[in-house]
Amino acid sequence: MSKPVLYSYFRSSSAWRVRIALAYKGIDYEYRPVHLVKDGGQQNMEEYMILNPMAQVPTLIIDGITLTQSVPIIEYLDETRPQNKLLPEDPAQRAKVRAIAEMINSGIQPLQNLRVLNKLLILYTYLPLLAIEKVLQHTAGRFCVGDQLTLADVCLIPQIYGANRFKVDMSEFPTICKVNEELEKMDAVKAADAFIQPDCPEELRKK
Ligand SMILES: N[C@@H](CCC(=O)N[C@@H](CS)C(=O)NCC(=O)O)C(=O)O
Repeated sequence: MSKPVLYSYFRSSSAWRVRIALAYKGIDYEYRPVHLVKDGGQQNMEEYMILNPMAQVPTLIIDGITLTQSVPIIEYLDETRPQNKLLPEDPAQRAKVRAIAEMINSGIQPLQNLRVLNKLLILYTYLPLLAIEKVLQHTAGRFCVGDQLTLADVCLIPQIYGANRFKVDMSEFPTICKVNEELEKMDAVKAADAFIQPDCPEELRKK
């Protein structure tokens, strides 16, 4: 029988679970990385989606079969490789173990998934910025509304940092960018910069 193959991404929590189970059971395997961001996400490539129609990692090829979904994968490993059991024999204990696993598997992890985060980014960052851009096209002077600094500018500055942090393409918002350039010249804005504050970690600090 050939070596099992694990399709994985280093920081995928679901693939991580399977890596732990494989290691715990002493199962040697070939690691095939699937970069979830590069090339628009290698998990979305046709060749990979034949293996995993959900376009997610992990996928494990073992015993001549292709398995997806980390929890069923681990249960399969536990049933076929009984060394170092991960599910207790006792049904009550087993139910408790499964309940905790499920709290993580369906209660937390799906919300941290890349595709969900990307959608939230569109919903909560991109679309509002688009709306603000349209408003500013009518209201902006040097700043958001006319030529005086206002509450609107005070709120805008940290949000632009947030958008940049999440790599939103700001070139789509030329008015916001123009206002931002003006804002960055203001002493009050410079003094409030996150990266010069006393609690900013040294490695992120503006020199
Ligand atoms: N329920 C699945 C979840 C798998 C999953 O969400 N994988 C994430 C990485 S942790 C993924 O491949 N995301 C790719 C994407 O969102 O495009 C499992 O346990 O295997």
